[in-house]
Amino acid sequence: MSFCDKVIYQIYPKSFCDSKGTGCGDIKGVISKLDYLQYLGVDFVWLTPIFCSPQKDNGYDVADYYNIEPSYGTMEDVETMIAEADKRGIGVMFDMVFNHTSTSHEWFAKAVAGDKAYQDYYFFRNGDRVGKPPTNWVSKFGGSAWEYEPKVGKHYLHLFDKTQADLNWTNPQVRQEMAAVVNFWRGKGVKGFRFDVVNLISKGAFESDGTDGKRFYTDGPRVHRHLQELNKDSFGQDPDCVTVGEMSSTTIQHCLQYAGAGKNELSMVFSFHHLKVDYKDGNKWALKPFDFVGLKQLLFDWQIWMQEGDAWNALFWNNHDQPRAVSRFGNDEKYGKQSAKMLATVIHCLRGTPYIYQGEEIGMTNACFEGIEKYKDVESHNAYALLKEKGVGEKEILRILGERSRDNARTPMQWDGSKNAGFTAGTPWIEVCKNYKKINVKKSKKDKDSVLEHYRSLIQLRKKHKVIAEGRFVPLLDGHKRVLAYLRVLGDVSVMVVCNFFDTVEVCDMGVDMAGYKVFLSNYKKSVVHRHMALRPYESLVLMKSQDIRE
Ligand code: TEU
Repeated sequence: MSFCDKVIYQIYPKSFCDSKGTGCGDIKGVISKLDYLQYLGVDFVWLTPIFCSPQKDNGYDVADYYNIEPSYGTMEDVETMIAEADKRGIGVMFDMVFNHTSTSHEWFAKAVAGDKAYQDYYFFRNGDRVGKPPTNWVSKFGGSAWEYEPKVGKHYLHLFDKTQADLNWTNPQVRQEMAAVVNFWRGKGVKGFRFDVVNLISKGAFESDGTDGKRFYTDGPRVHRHLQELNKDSFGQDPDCVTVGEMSSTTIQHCLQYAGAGKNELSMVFSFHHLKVDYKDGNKWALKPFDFVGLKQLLFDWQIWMQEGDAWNALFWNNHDQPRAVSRFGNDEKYGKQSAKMLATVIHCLRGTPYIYQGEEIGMTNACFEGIEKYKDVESHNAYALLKEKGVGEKEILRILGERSRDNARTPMQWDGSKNAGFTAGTPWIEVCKNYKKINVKKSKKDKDSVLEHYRSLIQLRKKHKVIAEGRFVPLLDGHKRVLAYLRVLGDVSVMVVCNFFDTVEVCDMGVDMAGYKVFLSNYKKSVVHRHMALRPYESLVLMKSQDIRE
């Protein structure tokens, strides 16, 4: 199966829709919104983890891969959700967190109780010297990546929170367990899988270096072998199963293998380099305005190299770990609508499979909480403590979190203008963003000019026009410092996409013959097609040229 004309919608169930008034979203809530997702036009929904979990990292700390976290509902609810989604032509994708388990998982409990076989499911190691961790590796959530476990008398590895212990994939038992989990959910009718930080599963040498140790476990020595095996033993048995790997600090070279046609690993990959262009000196917690030229270069490099290598990209600006793109790369005040539509246009016309993160399709913005008590995310709290330790003032820390915290993406979905944005009848687990009366689904549905309508048009464009699904990517205006433009070409049809990333009028010489190009989609009224264009603030144009243009 080819995924080139498909669009995937990501649901963060905790913040999507609460059917019971508990303040947390649930599966029944998701079921109640399937008509909306069908109206939007998406093909798959990916749900972030709903398995039993102590929720230290909102479900990315799995305690039981075979059962549903009771606050989300029951196995029966999940079966209903899959069946109801299927009736609407929507496949359900699950999120497999296989790099680590929660320390509340029974495997970890058995390991701590002294069972050697289960100790080998994880990485228990002796300290370097008394009281010192085995290596200097740094956890992605701050601090050492090792935690001393007194009952075992050793340290265990956790690349994320200390309640997320890394699994030992060199142990064949572990690999069999993982394949069995995938097969169990395939049996329930799950049509696709996202694999969390899957390029970190193969650890190299346990050595220290002058940095944070990333190079020893990122795209590690046996990672491709492990993925090929998992593919063969589980999802690869069904050619229609969609898989996407989340790749942390990866390289294009590795992704050609992870997501290459005929490589028997995964259907596609998420990479994150384009979402670090506003990190000062590579540090997420240091602010700088985004580097547009760098962003464009990265997007184009990945397009070209993946195309040349016959590999497939997942396309995205947003997810549950990223601040809202409209607040980050657009302008969520004066040009909220225009810039949200422009960003959508960039992604949805590229070569790859577009992902929409809940709320993005209505132009939801960052939360901008005023106090640390409003933040719920473990990473944000760790960052707060580390910045405090470094002597950064409270106001500055809150400014940084306001721009960078993952909670910016985790505020409740804004369904309507009623109390709590129609998300819950109770008290939401995390505060609703203040602009919900202005930005919500109900209002967007009534407005022909809404961001939502623009997303619907983009999704349809991909389905109707093969050139967007399958065409060749050709970069345009390479040297332009404010405008991003490209062509997609298939046979005699070509689509030109031109996007202004700034709040100023930008002039560009397209450098190609514009005869025959017609406007297919724009975020302004009365767009003019000309070789020398003056693009209005955040203006985006999709132009198409063909012998035979059909709307
Ligand atoms: O994310 C992996 C990941 O790399 C991010 O957490 C990233 O390190 C972080 O946002 C840095 O700012 C995945 C999940 O998407 C995330 O929600 C989990 O917390 C993480 O894995 C651990 O399972």
